[in-house]
Amino acid sequence: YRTKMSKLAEVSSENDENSVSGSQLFLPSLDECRWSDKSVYGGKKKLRVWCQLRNGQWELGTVQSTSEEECTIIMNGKVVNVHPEYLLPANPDILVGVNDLMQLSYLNEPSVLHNLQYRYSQDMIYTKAGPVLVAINPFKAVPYYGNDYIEAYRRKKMDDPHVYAIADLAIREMMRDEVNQSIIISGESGAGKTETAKIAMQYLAALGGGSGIEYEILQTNPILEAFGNAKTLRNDNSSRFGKLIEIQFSVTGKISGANVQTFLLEKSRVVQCTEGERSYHIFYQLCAGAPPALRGKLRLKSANEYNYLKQSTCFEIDGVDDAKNFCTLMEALDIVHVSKEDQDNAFTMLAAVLWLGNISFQVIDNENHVEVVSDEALKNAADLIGCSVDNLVLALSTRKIQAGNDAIVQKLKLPQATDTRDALAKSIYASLFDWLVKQINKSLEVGKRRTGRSISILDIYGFESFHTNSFEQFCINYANERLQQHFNRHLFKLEQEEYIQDGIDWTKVDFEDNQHCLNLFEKKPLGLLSLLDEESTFPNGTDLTFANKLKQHLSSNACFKGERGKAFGVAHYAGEVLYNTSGFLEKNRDLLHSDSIQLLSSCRYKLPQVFAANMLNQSEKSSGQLWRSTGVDLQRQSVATKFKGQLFRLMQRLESTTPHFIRCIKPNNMQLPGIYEQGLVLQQLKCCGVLEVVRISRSGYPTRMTHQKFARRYGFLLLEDVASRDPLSVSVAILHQFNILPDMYQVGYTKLFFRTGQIGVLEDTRNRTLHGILGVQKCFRGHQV
Ligand code: AD9
Ligand code: MG
Repeated sequence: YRTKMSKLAEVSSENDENSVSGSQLFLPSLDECRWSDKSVYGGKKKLRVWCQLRNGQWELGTVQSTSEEECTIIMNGKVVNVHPEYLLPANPDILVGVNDLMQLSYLNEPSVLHNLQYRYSQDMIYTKAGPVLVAINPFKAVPYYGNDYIEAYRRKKMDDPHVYAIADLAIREMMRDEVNQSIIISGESGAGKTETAKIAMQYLAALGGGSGIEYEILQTNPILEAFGNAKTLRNDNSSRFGKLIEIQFSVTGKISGANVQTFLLEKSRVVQCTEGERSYHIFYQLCAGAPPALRGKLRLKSANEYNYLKQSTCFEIDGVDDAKNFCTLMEALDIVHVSKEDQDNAFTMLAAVLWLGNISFQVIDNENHVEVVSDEALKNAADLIGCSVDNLVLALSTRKIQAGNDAIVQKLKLPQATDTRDALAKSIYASLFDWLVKQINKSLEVGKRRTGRSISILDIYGFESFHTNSFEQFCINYANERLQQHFNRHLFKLEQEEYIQDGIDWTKVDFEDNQHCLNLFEKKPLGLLSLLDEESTFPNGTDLTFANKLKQHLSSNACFKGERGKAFGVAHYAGEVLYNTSGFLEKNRDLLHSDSIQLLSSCRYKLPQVFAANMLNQSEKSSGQLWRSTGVDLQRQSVATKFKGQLFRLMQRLESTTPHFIRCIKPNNMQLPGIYEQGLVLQQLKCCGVLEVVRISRSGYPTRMTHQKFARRYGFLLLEDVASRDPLSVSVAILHQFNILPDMYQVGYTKLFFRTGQIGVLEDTRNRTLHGILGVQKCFRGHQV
């Protein structure tokens, strides 16, 4: 990059007022610089080109004259001279705004960016990139949703790229192939994944609806968002967990049930919150919207009186009515059959968490040992979780230690006591979340599962790279590496392997493989995850010893970068991220003292008991890496190991589906409509592999079908009698009859391969013919009557 920078094009000023000063131009080369291809561009006047300005923006220009060394172009009415090596060809006018990037003649970055930008300016937020749908967040209501649009896509009256079109394709492929489908949505925080997932669900519900269960499925959204979403600096409604919802269909294509799986809820938000952000929506909804009787029972105050919530001065979100949303939530809970009693129990736990946060400690000696302050908060918290004040005091300020056969009671110091309190609050909240998901699943459950007729929608946190990156980003980015590999495998690797296996003419295209980075995370015993677990089991391990250990063992790995102090860098597929190891060990251990669990299990109420039972159960079931740290701390699987297991199972599930990918793009960081920042968009397009996909798809054959299937599906369209012929020759006859150009397909040993769009032509003919036949039959029956 630097060498390219140093080759800054000499821009000679034409000495007229039209010229641009040389300092405004810098022209790094990009991958697809074809200027040197003289047969195409050389010496052509009036050719449209992209020229990059010093600020990184691209400007359209028109070539006036060219030579080996210099190219004179007109840009914005000004004449400039630029080194031709650094210009990129622009697409002809006629291609501006095409709805599939694959149709562009030139696929260089400015052309792709401009095409998307042009569409975005016309509110066309969806664009195809070969098989992938690119969705750019409009940050305003766009009029493309609802019944009329659903109907239009269902009847194929509309073929503009849309989430509906992807959902429609998933349904059709599921019914046709009897293979489970998945819609995998990715993108940065605030890019629109959750909204997109809801739009896809809306379409599936409309097409597969009838039994009423679709309505229940849609109602899971407000519930999960209330408990799992929060305002962050990046998104007012940021999901703090990953979600896979599997919607199951019957033989006739009707929705029969669903199942929700969640990943790694950000627990820390319950007890700490950055300025300008909020904790989970549900807390504010409860405080603002609980009806008087409930308020009294839970001894609720307003949000700004709770310590956990008032760490940030942000209590309200523009345009959001928390009280109203609480009503919506209660209705949704009714619809998914969470009983009023259970709802009350859940709200009680929320209030208990809030009151726990208000419990304070008083230092009683010069060793920093504490006593719990006996006040309203202590009493309310104890009442709400259903234990005695004394037991709560013991659990928060002392710890039982096993010394041989004797149990010794130790007083806690201030930081330990606060940690214990916060750990209890976090685990109550996380348990509540899991419990809720379980209730939802019970309500949506169907008897028989895995029928080959399901569509799973994955809405998982996108790649994150902040100023300071902690354990959460570490896990999130690891998940994204896995997903990226799945994406790569499907779109590049498997695709090309299939061409080669089936013996068609094909020149291999290289793609960026991220296996090295995954190895860095997963290798045993010397990978990031193993080393983290190892250090977490050492009672004396600290965030610094962990960082040093990584440096000691991983420095030779090309994806790893040792840094000074408590830090290390990872070269992710989407860019390098610097992690700060502060808090890594503690978050990975996620210890909850057995005293706290005992406290919960001895509570009068149902939910704390359920939570405690689950925690104990989990620790018994966990295998592999166990925690045997300080005696009474609960032994269980580390957070990272558990997450890795979840991810592996997720990947296995996804591998057995036909995937459909949606890449969400955030056009600006301000969450504002109408602003399209090229640099930001470009970086996301690169991160999620969109540019690569277009490149490979255009040169490949994304649609394929076995000879048998093809012959069976379209054979009846043939004018000649083919009953006795083999599938291959029937297939070839079909291709000929419909004049499919030889460039547009390849015949493999077992399959036919088509360029994008080709199969659509055949499908249309097939549908028209079928409707014709059905129409005739109807007519005929009419006569008989
Ligand atoms: V995060 O990783 O959970 O922080 P998401 O899920 O990618 O993030 P989300 O779907 O929550 O982003 O979208 C952010 C906001 O963008 C929404 O709250 C809407 O205000 C806005 N948005 C997103 N998609 C659309 C859309 N299709 N139409 C209108 C949209 N607004
Ligand atoms: Mg989201």
